[in-house]
Amino acid sequence: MTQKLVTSAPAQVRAVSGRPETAATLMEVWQGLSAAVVDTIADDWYATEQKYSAGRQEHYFSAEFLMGRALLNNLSNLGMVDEAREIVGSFGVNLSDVLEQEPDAALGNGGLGRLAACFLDSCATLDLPVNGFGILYRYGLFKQLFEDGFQTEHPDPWMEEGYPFVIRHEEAQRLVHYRDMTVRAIPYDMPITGYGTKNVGTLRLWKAEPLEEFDYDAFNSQRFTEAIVDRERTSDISRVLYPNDTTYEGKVLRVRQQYFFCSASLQQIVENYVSHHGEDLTGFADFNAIQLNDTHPVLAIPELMRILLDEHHLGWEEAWEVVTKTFAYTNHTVLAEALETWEISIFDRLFPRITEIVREIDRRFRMEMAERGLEQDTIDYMAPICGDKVRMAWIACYASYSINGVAALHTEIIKRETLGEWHAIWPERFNNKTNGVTPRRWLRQCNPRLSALLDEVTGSDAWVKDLSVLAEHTDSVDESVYDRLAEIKHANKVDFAAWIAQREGIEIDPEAIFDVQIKRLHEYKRQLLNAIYILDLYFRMKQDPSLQVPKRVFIFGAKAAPGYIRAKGVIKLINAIADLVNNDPVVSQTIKVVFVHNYNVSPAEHIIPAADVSEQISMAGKEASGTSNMKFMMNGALTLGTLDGANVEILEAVGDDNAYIFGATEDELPALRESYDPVWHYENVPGLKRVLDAFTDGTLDDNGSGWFADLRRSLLEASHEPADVYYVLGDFASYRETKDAMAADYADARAWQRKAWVNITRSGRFSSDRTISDYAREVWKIDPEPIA
Ligand code: F55
Repeated sequence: MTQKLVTSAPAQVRAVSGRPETAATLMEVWQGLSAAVVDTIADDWYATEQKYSAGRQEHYFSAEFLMGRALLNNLSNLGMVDEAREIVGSFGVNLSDVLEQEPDAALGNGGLGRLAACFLDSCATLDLPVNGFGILYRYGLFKQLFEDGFQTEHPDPWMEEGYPFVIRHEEAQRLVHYRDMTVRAIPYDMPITGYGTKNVGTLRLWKAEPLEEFDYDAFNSQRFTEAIVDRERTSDISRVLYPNDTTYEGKVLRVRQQYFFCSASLQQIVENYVSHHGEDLTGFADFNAIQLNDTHPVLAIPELMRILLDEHHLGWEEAWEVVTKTFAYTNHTVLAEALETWEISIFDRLFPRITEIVREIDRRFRMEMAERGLEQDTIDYMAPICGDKVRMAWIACYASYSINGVAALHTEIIKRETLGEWHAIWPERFNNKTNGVTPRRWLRQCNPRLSALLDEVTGSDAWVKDLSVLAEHTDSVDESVYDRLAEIKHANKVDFAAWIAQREGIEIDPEAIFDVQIKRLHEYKRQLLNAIYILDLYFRMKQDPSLQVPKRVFIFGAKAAPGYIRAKGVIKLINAIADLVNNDPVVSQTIKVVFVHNYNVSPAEHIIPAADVSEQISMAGKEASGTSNMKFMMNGALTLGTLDGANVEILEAVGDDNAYIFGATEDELPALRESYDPVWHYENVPGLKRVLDAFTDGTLDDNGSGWFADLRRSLLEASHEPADVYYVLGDFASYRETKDAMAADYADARAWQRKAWVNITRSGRFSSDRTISDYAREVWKIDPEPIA
């Protein structure tokens, strides 16, 4: 296998560049080396597909897979990094420069999409018969630039220059029918390598193409432009990823996208079943489970009904029996505005047969519930169709044999509230699957220094496949390990400072505490709370120049949905605070603020290994799980957080002494909110008035947009919405106290290192290998199927 890369890589570089490998550009070397990697795994990939297609499989349906870069991931899983370094060295280039050529495959918005990517890595590593199904978006999540501190969005045509890690399979195309058009779905397969295994999984991404190159009639009858326009309407379907990470938009194109990949994937899965097990589809669920990543693929439910009823002639009861044994649904949010509902008129327009089936599901649901003796109000609330709206989450709950939340607290909340009525009827369907992240990308690859230490301390690289082994070393290490840990973090911070200087043009001091909040920008995540703290600290320092303040760099990375003005206001605010702080000759000696533009998977790989403090400060009860909290923990950053999402379980794993928890809890909030008066806090909590007034008194400049005044109003004035919905001012005092204390604690370097070590070694349960093993055993009922 290894010899293969040595011969394949130069040949591939020559083939893509048409030049001697020593004369190729860095991009051409990336292309050629990537193609060579695919070459080395082709036999195993094929063997894995053959093996999986014959037995029981799980299919992971997701509208998003936030894969990031592939080359280093594959080299590192295959144990070929050193060899690749040597090979490209012989061409006269550096491996790290080659790796930097690769665009991120940003086919996702945030945590939900990245979770899908981590899951695929774990499934491959565990030899589990799982494939991913999604959409090959031509444009990934927008590229973010800052202009005068304002976010601007730009297209991300990520594979325009060629992308060797997806293989087009012309022969496996399917047709997807809409009322107004029929399109070809062409699969593009991405190999998913695992760590230390020959198995190679598949992510199948569908691209929409016109049925015929041209409508020749139209073309020949002088309607050339119409013919082209019509052709483009088809390609529109897989053109762009919708950039909303919370509120869905009832856009026709989005429904088309959802149906497109569900239909194409199901056709393939059903055909595969028939080819192995014959025409009798009643046994379908014995060989297939489908996990729905949120409600985005829920159209797969009526679509499978359609295939079973219309194409395989099962009766309704028979078909429903199959469907309800096939689907499992993961919920990722408690925010009401995120639960997808579609106007039934859209369904009518796009796929009348699906509408019919949904109506029949609705009719039977109502009958079944009436028989159970449910009140009419309850039935109306839970029914798949309400007035002119179709409620995707309700269809998912009705048709799925498993319904899960993504952290213990989140699962309790959906059982009690979001999906409470469903839990009352079918408690046995509900289960928790606390999220995890892959230790390959999020530790092994992004933090080679810490990886080497873990190899040494544990005596092997076994931790990469079983992160829980680290727990044996929490206490039993000698002091030198803490020194090593400190050196490693420092070296990572030096690297990061160089990266930031180059990327953002800001000098930062590696001796400072690196305090990081990276995640999508949303009010419930409360980047605003962090910003208010920084501005307050600035004023405290201005007021008392002798104040002893630990040196700190506050680092942000966040994209706002393009239409989410208030979120964009927070970005502008943080950039304005950064200007104020970084340009103050005195204050900037002690604190700095850096907003990393275009935050994405690969920037995260630079940021996380260098972090000291992990900001996880959402209002309790709102963040379903969070996953960056886990990545930080693995890399030895300490959590500063609320008791929300998976923070609760992180705290449980590390103990009170090794995390910094503040703020109101989820069960306290309802009572607190009753009597909550943000204006009282503004007037009485030290610092708040000064900060909020600075939003509008000329201290900070919003370039006349009025956005800072809106932010201030959102916290203080209950006009058309209640003031400070996310309890920013309510939690401020507690946040400030805890964050100040944490920064002071950093001075005791040895104590800090001990806490960091506890975090690293107790992160085992946040490996996505653990999560996936739980899904495989409890939900999917599948076993490992190694090809060798
Ligand atoms: C994307 C599109 C739509 Cl229409 C709605 C939501 C999203 C999205 O990106 N959601 C998302 O990322 N949710 C997050 O999922 C993570 C994985 O489970 C959780 O950790 C996180 O708490 C949750 O917000």
